[in-house]
Amino acid sequence: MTNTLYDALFAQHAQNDAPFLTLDDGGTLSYAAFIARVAQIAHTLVDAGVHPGDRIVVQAPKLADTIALYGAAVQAGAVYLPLNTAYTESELRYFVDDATPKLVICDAKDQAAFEGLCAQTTQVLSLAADGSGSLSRNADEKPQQFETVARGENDLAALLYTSGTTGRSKGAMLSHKNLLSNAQSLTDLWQITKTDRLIHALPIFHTHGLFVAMNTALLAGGQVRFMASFDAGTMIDELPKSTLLMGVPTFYTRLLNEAQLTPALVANMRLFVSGSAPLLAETHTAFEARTGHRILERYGMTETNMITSNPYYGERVAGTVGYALPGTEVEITNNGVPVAPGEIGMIEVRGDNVFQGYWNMPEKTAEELRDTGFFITGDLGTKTEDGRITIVGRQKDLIISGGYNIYPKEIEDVINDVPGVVESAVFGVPHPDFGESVLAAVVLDDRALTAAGIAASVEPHLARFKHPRRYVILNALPRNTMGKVQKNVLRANYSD
Ligand code: MCA
Ligand code: AMP
Repeated sequence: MTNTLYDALFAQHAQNDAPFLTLDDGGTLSYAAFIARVAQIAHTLVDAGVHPGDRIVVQAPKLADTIALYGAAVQAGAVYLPLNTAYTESELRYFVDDATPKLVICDAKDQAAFEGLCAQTTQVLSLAADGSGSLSRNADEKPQQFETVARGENDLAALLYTSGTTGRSKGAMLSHKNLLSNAQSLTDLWQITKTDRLIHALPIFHTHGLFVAMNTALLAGGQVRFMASFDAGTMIDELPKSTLLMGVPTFYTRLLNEAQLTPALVANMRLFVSGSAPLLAETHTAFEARTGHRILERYGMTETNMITSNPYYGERVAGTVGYALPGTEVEITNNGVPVAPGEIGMIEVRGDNVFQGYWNMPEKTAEELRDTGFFITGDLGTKTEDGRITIVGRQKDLIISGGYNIYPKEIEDVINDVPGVVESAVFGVPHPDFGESVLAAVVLDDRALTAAGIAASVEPHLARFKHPRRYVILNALPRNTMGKVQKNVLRANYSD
């Protein structure tokens, strides 16, 4: 049986005794042991009634078994749907209703809550750090080999939700080919091999930590230092033993705060990659001054995987995101028509990396994915004569905080539902640690309502990272002559 993604990333390691994951407790899992675990979990999925094409929703801690679950979903031909562990019950309800999963895997502490959310036809199993979750216990009893389910290039491997400017999250359908082609391009370009040791401190429910980092490591057969979450001190301890780091800009600004960050500490390191949010040129320069390493910045999206990268060998230019990846076309357009080099336009992208459309949203898909195969990113940029891309802004209203995307519309909808609120505008202001931070301007018709009162009503509905850090109460929102709220004015007024 052939299974595009499983064969390339997983099957090759069945007899590989090299180390794969090293965990926070020092324990190391070999590739061969990992593949045996993947098979055990694949049996558990099938026993739970999962058929090829069924969605598996996963909101679980960052454990070796969670990565094995990803492999198992691929091996069993299912569609892997990971969710941010910070999401609240009301956010989760939407994903479960929209994706209609056959199986949900959650943190053991959330089992009852998920059972309340899910339809009768959805089974709920759990994972826990001590191995006591029902998924792990079931898997312990299963055979260590599993007959891989056949899947072709265009079959779906994953469904990743990305918030929208309309406030409703959209499930980006990613095929086996989308994921594999991107892993191959990045592994080649960044020269990743089995001699690499990657420091993995990203969450594994987004493209960056799950696909960019894990798929390239699996493809190359490299070792992964699997940190449960980012911790600057642990990273300082790991850098001398490692060769590769993939992070969001906050990782780099935080590392720069550590006095131990010196050229000697990173002497063994080969490559530092940054993405998910703009890396300030000053961070790039400061990091080079402190370590001698020029951070390699790349650019991507959930819908497209990675799109561009600064070169491995050539010039890595601060403030730019480099060139289209091999096999990927990038055009800068005005209403779909390419503009001249140096002119600002919409970044559009086409290639094997580009998704199959939004789950159950054919109209949204048609709006953003052209018949020609070009995907309209919503990011604005320029391209030089030789193809180097710089992102200069976004047409979509989006805040990126510590690498997490926050869509103002989603938060405004929740604030506007609070009795006493007339209207609101959510906007981002510069933040030294997270890059941007969320603020809300609110107009009230109830004088008794306070900022604390609004926060108390809003917070149960939204993940913590989306909470406005400040509510500014105004008599009216600033508007232009067309009546459009001027978020740039709000940003300018409240940036300090
Ligand atoms: C945590 N908090 C945040 C964020 N993270 N607030 C705003 N923005 C954030 N990103 C809040 C917590 O709720 C908490 O609030 C307080 O900050 C401290 O929480 P803690 O857990 O200690 O924070 P941390 O562990 O230091 O996390 C910061 C982090 C993390 C390491 C930057 O957010 C992170 O790992 N970000 C990476 C996100 C990522 O992987 N993005 C890729 C998306 P309080 O104390 O007040 O309760 S994929 C993508 O964008 C595309 C495809 C691409 O190109 O890669
Ligand atoms: P997501 O919706 O999580 O897929 O995030 C994708 C968005 O993150 C892109 O559309 C960009 O706006 C932003 N992004 C990713 N990488 C970079 C980067 N290197 N520089 C600036 N923005 C980035």
